[in-house]
Amino acid sequence: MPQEHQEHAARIAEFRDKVLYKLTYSVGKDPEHAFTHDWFEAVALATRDYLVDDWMGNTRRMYASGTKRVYYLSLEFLIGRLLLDNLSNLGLLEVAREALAGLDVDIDQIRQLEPDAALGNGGLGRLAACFMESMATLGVAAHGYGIRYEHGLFRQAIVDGWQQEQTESWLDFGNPWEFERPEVSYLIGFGGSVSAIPGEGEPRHFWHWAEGVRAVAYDTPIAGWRGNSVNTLRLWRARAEGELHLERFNAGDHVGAVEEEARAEAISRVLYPADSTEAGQELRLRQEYFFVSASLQDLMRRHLKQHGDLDLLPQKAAIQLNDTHPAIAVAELMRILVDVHAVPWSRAWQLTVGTLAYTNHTLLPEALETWSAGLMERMLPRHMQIIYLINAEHIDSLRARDIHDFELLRAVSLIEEDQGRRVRMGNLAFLGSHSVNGVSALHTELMRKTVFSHLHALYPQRINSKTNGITFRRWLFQANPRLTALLVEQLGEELLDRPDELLVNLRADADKSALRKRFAEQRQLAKLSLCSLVQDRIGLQLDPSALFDVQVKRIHEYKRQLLNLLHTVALYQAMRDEPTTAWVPRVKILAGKAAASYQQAKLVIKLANDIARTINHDPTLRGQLKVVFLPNYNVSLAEQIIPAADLSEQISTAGMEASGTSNMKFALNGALTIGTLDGANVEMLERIGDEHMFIFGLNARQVEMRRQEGPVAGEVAISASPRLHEVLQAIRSGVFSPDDPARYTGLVDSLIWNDHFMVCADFDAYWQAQAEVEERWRDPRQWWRSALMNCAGTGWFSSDRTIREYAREIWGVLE
Ligand code: 26V
Repeated sequence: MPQEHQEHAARIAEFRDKVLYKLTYSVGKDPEHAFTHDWFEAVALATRDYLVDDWMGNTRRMYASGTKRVYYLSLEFLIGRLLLDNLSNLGLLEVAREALAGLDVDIDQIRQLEPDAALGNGGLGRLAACFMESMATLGVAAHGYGIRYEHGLFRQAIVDGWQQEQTESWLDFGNPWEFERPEVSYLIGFGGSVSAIPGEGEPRHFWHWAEGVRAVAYDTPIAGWRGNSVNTLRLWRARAEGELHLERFNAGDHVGAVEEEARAEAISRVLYPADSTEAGQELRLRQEYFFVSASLQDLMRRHLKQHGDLDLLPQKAAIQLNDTHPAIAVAELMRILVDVHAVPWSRAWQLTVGTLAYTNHTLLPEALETWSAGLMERMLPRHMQIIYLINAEHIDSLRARDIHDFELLRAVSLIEEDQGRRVRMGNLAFLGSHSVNGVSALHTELMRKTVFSHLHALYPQRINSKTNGITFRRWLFQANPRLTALLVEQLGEELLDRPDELLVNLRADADKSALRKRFAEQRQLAKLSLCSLVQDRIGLQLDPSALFDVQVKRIHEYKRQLLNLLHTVALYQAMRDEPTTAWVPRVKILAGKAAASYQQAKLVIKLANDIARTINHDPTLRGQLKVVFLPNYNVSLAEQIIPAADLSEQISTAGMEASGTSNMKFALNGALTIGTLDGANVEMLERIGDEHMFIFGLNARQVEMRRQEGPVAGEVAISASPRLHEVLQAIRSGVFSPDDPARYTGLVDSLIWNDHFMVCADFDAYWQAQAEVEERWRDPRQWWRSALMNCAGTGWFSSDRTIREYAREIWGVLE
């Protein structure tokens, strides 16, 4: 046997032995009696052992070299499953597959049993997960910090077409990837009062907090590609500090005895399930402070242990704030430096600003966090003092620069005085950071012009742009192994290591008909898999040769699922009007969750399901149009849907989607995009080429101009478009809701009176762009050429590129 084969065989034997060992001694099962889930656990634990060796080596190297560390603070990490990620990044996937086959276990079956770690709402959380993987791949010494929610994002059930939220209990069977670290824990204070003791220089402040909650660390190793390096995701769990009140318990007060415990542990109980509407809840602020304080205490301890010098903080630590959710870090770092370590205020401010950086992910006013000063004073009295002091110095420094413009001073203040006093977390994060970045070129430009225009004028160097990216390991190699194999065959093995550089070489091959054919074939197989998934989940049979037109993302008015549904109805009506025409067969696929309190979004889900029921049962269409709403969209479902998509819907109202990241995932897998000039679509267009994308509608400037004229009545567009008129008429009159004909009158009327999201305004342009999609689809040569060009043009959107930019331009950690 050649040596290579021998080695491979030895690795298989080793993997098998490790799995059997774990099954016996960790899971406590005999192979004869093991359930599939027991096998999953044994495989995960065995895989984790491989990770640990690299992890420890990595940790030792980091300490020895004294390299600068990056700390990514995020309330969300939308990781999904880890088994395939870890096996694949460690180069063990084939070894594991064969080893398990030898034990009569199908790896593709057991990997489905892993629950998704859904510790995030959507794009912002998934970006954090892609970044963790890229940082490990690039060898950036990074730590992710967040909360170990007991319940991740809710599970979505669709009952009679309506969304119902169910709790997600991802930890029911334990979590084989994490290490509990009871010895790594910190006390987090809440409430109480502050006393000031005059000293020689500045007075010392002591915070006598009233309530202490313990944060306990749980570590998950995150492996980079080829096991290059393994970083740590450290998530905090809240535990009560005090003991059970036994005397109360014995006296029969069973609930009262555990009240304190329940209050403390509520902090890490559940992820906030809203992705934009104001949380406004005390618990949310407790979550934010809890994880920020634990993370800062932890990193300060590490820094002092390793470097022993607080002055070195900006040279040795970069802290990235993922949105304003961790913005209280500005005040907490000041508190730790000034109150705990007696660093003079102005020096502490230099260190804080030098260490912190902030990423903004949305311009939506309702998502910009503010906290009532009263609540803050009660919960974090010392932080509130610090914030007032930062604000006073900030305003003074402006007056010193002879800036007295009242409007400007009001806009840049940390305190909003209009509706009761509130602390503006965006302004706090901006002032306390040396870098403030947007997540696409357009979004960054709009940050400069809108939310942060005044602060930008004062600090013109601070705002910079870092266009988002996605990890190709998960979104191409793992999600689409067939396409990956084809690309490797075409571009060489090196593609696996440098896809961001090499994908572009595919352009030269776009005219090769054999390649186009094979590209189409692998898509067909992916579509067949999706067809069987749809059949299993909702019992609907699809035509795999139809055009799969996909929109999957959180349900939000600005993302305009409604526009997509109006087009669906328009197509339906056109098909019914001309039943004998040879239409392009199409399947509209939608999925996504609505925030539980977002009524309008939930109504859109119901509308999608109502339209689906009507259309899917209409025999006159001869199956040429089907509508699918797949319940419970999550990372794992995305991995199955995206490779099967022909058309990617990225149709947000221009100016409102900060970046989008599914747009990149679809294009990477060869789908064509229909979309607006919004977020990263703009940059995709530059790289993919406008002849391979279908761009339509108003641009951000036009949207802004129309809105400035006052409420935009949809009526104008409706009376100019008989097609739109007919669509709205049908929906309004109950064609899709015969059981409750008035269900959508409010929805339609609101479009007529105030089309804030430009659904009517963009409808005709969208219809036209969809007609061009069909024309392209009818010409397979052109379609598959465009598909190849999409894949080829997406290399730049690798999160490796994004992380390199953060590393060089914000953190100062890579050459
Ligand atoms: C805001 C809030 C506000 C209060 C309650 C809970 C909560 C949770 C999340 C958020 C942040 C929403 C911002 C967000 O998710 N932005 C998305 O970030 C993606 C990554 O940068 C980007 O691709 C999307 O365009 C952007 O919408």
